[in-house]
Amino acid sequence: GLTDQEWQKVLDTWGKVEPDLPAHGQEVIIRLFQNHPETQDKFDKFKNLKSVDEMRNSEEIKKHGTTVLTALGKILKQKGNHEAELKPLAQSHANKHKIPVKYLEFICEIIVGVMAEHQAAAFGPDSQAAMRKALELFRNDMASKYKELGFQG
Ligand code: HKL
Ligand code: NA
Repeated sequence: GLTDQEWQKVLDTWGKVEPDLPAHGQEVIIRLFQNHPETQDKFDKFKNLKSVDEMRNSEEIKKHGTTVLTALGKILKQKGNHEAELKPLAQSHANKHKIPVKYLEFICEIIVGVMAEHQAAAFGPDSQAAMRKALELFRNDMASKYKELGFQG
């Protein structure tokens, strides 16, 4: 787990992201699709978007990115006691969307990268390390749930 200090850093930085969630969310989804095109195929509604310009102009991408980061923020605020939030998310991502753990790794790495660019001042090495730890905990707990559900993600 994380220390109180580490959670403090995670939530302080997240507080800087929150006022601008749509911009961060849009960037995360676009970068995910650009760097890992196979992830785009998981979305019927985004499959047809070909260029970065099309992605930037898509209100749906912005909306989805905002929803994803909002969900992630709710989880981070549980400081590890996130069973109630994680369970339904693991169920839908395993059974319905069929999202491998590898893709969760991709998005977590991209979230850190986007935060580092947009929030450089608030996101020093200690905060980055703490955020990585929090996202690793999230991923590990998702992976455990996947296993319980029999999803070989
Ligand atoms: N999704 C998340 C979070 C993540 C940071 C990791 C998260 C938080 N999702 O049709 C839907 C699809 C969703 C959702 C609705 C879909 C396809 C999909 N998601 C794919 C992915 C991928 C693969 C590209 C990755 C890496 C990923 C990661 C949160 Fe994800 N997602 C949703 C959500 C929420 C906003 C919704 C599901 C709501 C839900 O499950 O309610 C029980
Ligand atoms: Na909780």
